[in-house]
Amino acid sequence: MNTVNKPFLAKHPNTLKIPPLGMNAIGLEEDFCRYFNHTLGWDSASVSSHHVYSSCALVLRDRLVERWRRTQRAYNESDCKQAYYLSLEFLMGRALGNALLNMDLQGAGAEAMRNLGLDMEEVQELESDAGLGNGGLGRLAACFLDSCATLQLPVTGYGIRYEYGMFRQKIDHGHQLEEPDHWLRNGNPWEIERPEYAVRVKFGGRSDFYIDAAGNTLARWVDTQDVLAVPFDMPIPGYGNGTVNTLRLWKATATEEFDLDEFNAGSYTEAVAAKNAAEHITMVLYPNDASENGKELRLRQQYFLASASLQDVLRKWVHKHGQNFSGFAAKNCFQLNDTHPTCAVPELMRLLMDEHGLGWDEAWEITSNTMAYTNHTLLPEALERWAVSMFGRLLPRLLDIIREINARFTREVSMRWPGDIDRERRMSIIDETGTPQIRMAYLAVVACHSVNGVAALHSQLLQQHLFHDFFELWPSKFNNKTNGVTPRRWMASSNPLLSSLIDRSIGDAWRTDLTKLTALKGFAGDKKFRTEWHKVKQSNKQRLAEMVASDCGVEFDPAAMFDVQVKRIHEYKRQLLNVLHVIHLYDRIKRGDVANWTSRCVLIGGKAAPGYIMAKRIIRLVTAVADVVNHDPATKGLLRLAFLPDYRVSAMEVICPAADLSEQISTAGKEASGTGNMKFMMNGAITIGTLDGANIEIREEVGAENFFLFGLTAVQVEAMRGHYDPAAIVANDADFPRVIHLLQSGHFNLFESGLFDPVVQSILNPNDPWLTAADFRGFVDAQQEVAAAYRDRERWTRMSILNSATSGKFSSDRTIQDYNRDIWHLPQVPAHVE
Ligand code: 26Q
Repeated sequence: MNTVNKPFLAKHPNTLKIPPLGMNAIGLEEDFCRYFNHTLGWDSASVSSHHVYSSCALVLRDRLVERWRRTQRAYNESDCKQAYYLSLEFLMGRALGNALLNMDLQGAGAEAMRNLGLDMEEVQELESDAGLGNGGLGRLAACFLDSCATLQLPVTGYGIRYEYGMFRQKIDHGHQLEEPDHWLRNGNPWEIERPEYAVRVKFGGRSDFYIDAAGNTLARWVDTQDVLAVPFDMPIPGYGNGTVNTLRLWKATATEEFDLDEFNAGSYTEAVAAKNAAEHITMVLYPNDASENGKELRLRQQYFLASASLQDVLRKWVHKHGQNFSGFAAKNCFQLNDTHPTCAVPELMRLLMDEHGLGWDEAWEITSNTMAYTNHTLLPEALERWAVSMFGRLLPRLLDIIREINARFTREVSMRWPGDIDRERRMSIIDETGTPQIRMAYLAVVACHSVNGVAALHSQLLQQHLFHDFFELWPSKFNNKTNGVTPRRWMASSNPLLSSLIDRSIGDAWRTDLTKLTALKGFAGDKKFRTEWHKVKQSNKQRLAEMVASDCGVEFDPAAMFDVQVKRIHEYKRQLLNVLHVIHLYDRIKRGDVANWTSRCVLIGGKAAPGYIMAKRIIRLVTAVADVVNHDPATKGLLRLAFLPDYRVSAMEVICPAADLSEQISTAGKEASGTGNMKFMMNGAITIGTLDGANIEIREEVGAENFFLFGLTAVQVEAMRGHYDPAAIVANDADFPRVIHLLQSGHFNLFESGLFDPVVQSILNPNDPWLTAADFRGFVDAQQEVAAAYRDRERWTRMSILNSATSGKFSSDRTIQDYNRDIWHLPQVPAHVE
């Protein structure tokens, strides 16, 4: 602290005492005007809507900052245990509406804007999504932060401040185009840069071993090329409780010396180039939601996050406790969001040994007692592996440590199973069968004291298959934490009409205890309530229809059933099966088989990884089928299909309140959990789904009679391998051959012959891992039941209410309480009152 500050700090020991900011419309309005006029340098030539949005955001941020400081003070003073959620992705979406809701400023904010001749809803639309994630895993991290703050748990998120988030998807002549998402272009009012907490992250160089004065062999990592990690903090408000937690995102910049060395050597351009190279690390989010294996820049990102975050936590520790780490594990806990941040394991070992002088055993005790790992996938192609050669070039000291971890682990295996060489080879962290590779999932399992899956079936499959050997060795490490989503964003904020209907019927406690929704069961039999429930759904459908009209140019009639599948495009998620059903419905219409028809509007949305050719082909198929179906006069009033471009968090906020039918149709055993399924259920959509991921638990909660089940089970899927004959399945079906014929005949691709041949081939391939043909008949029959149920409006509405009523389990508050009870063991710490 410099001397100028000393008398100042003595005078204001904790914070400057200023009166609390106004929490009513007048206070908000005054502050808005001040920001708009002064801070943002408004003049009549430069007035823009983003000044309106920024002013509004800054008004709210100030109110968050007050609470933020009090929360962090409370955590510091109580010296409580803290947890850190390490994730390469945080899919936050918009912050303004969330700040309004969580600080109970929705009414005052709307009034303040109205007084100024503005509309708060329109202002909220000006915010671009913080799209720092691909899909489920990233959005789960965001829901978890919301729940941790709402439960007043001392949890900090650590992530990367990507300059470019998830690409923007455009549809051009039916094809996906990717455009860069420069989300920071107009500045980000929600972040606060903290250059004073910047840390140095090393890359390259080599390990140097030396003997210290006491005769111990020690290691240091030398000749490195360093990068600076600068933290940017975002406030994470809890719901109505004065708590504000932190999401700390790291940006990479060049170190000053690095610049200077080059500069002094007389090469200005090289100095600037070096700066660029450093900043590359946090330039862009990898847009693959199954690992794009082996990319060096991705490993740089992963290590950069792990190292910066651990150094940050250790700095805080040393500041308080000096170099005594004996109490560290009791006060700190790291949750690894998949294997992506698993470099944290060898990095914590390195920091404790090389920088803080601990021995191996003490460092290992701390590392294994503080680290916990969540797995999000069983798909072998999505399991992270790094070539030992590349890893060693980029992170030589970490490779030493991983080899030592593996050597010690292998000894443990050979003691437990003497002579079982095959098992040793199978379980080795380093796979030596081909070019040597590090299996990051095994490293995580070996090092962490907790390993969890994200739904009951998924956790069970982890124990039986992927990690079976490890489960035999350490059964007590393994546990399940079924995913959840935050009811604040996914009901209270996105579905205000339903929320107020629920409030009027059963009170408002459901927002922080979603199991309270069970009280709605009693209303399912109440005709008047059902009418109101139906009216709310119709109004939400009207809003979605407007979005579909403007973004897709397709008319959706809110009287029709809204049948929705939105998620990343992946073969295992089987958007293709959905399209086959639409083609079948179209075929029925063309045959005149329309007695007792239920009118349907099918909406499909999602991004394909830019290099995933088949996923892009499936998007092309959806748009091609949509073109034919929507333009054929025969389908009028019976069937519509639309592909929604640029599916993202803010789009889902309009979609999930308006869906009637939620499509959760993955090949059983492939979707770890799913979380969109939960958002739809809460908002009263009924699921058509397979026995996969959390669908199983959704069906258990709502009851089989309120869920449309079809398809093979995970066990049947596995048993099918080697016996699958899709050609015979097609041939023996009454409708399937006609669907395949429409696809093959060029009906949907008149001017692009052969366009869908690869799609047909994938269906007819006996080695199709996704068994699309196997589930066609079950799916079509289940859809027939859906149609019949929808025609009985009273029955459908009852089912809808019961879905909402039994969705309590799927609040991320419950999930976080489970994590805390079994893994983190954190106290609840209310924010400081000043
Ligand atoms: C890894 C390495 C290199 C590049 C990219 C990646 C990468 C990035 C993101 C790999 C996977 C992901 C995302 C995975 C994901 O979203 N999984 C989903 O997680 C949800 C939350 O648990 C589950 O509900 C879904 O079932 C699961 O698919």
